[in-house]
Amino acid sequence: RESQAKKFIRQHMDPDSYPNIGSSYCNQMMRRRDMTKGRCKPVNTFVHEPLVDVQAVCFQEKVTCKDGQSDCYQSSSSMSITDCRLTNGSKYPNCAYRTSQKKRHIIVACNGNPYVPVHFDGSV
Ligand code: UM3
Repeated sequence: RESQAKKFIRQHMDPDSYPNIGSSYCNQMMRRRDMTKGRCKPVNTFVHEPLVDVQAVCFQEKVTCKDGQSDCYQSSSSMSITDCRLTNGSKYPNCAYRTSQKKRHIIVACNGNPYVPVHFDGSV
């Protein structure tokens, strides 16, 4: 079965598309990365930075995760990201997303050995 680390990469890493991101980016990528199977995943962020730079966030500033319990880490640099948000009228299996490009500090949860990102908590 897919590891948590591989799942993070599938769901959240896209180092190569930037800056060529159009309005249909999320509609295509959410489907291509298998987040529209069984249901439309409501919110998902793609990070357009090298994997090593995103993995390094696990050793940057420790912050509290949204769940209030686990340890999360906030990137010291702002990163190029794209937020995908399901549109209001969208009905499965036709998952329609709004694509928003941003430069933000990302917050990830890390786990395992090697200690790598396993969950995207948000951006600030
Ligand atoms: N999520 C993002 N970006 C945000 C906020 C939430 O991708 O700015 C995703 C991450 C979680 C999911 O999935 O929403 C529920 O919080 P994940 O744990 O598989 O990364």
